[in-house]
Amino acid sequence: MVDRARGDEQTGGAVKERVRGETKEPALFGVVLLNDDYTPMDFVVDVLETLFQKSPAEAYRVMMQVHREGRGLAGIYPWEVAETKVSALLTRAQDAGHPLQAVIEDA
Ligand code: TYC
Repeated sequence: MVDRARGDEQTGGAVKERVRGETKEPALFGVVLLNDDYTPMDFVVDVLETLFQKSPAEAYRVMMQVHREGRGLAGIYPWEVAETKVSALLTRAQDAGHPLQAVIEDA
């Protein structure tokens, strides 16, 4: 039975303190869109706006970067969020019959 009033006695009064700089940031991952010759530009812009919360201008900029350079960063997220975004993107692309692909990379 834990006696909370004797908490310091149970640990001998020892308390592990965090030293500045010792805390770990959660790992972050980039969702990177890949170019292809078939997915319509408008579809990519729509995905960037609705799934990655880009403004219309930023969505167009990222889409054109992917179109011209082969790849472009859609967003940076914790692992599970990145996975969920890619999964939703692939489902939407497949449902629409487009070959759009994305990969997750260390940020
Ligand atoms: N290259 C495609 C086209 O000319 C457009 C496109 C942009 C496709 C970005 C995929 O991730 C992509 N229709």
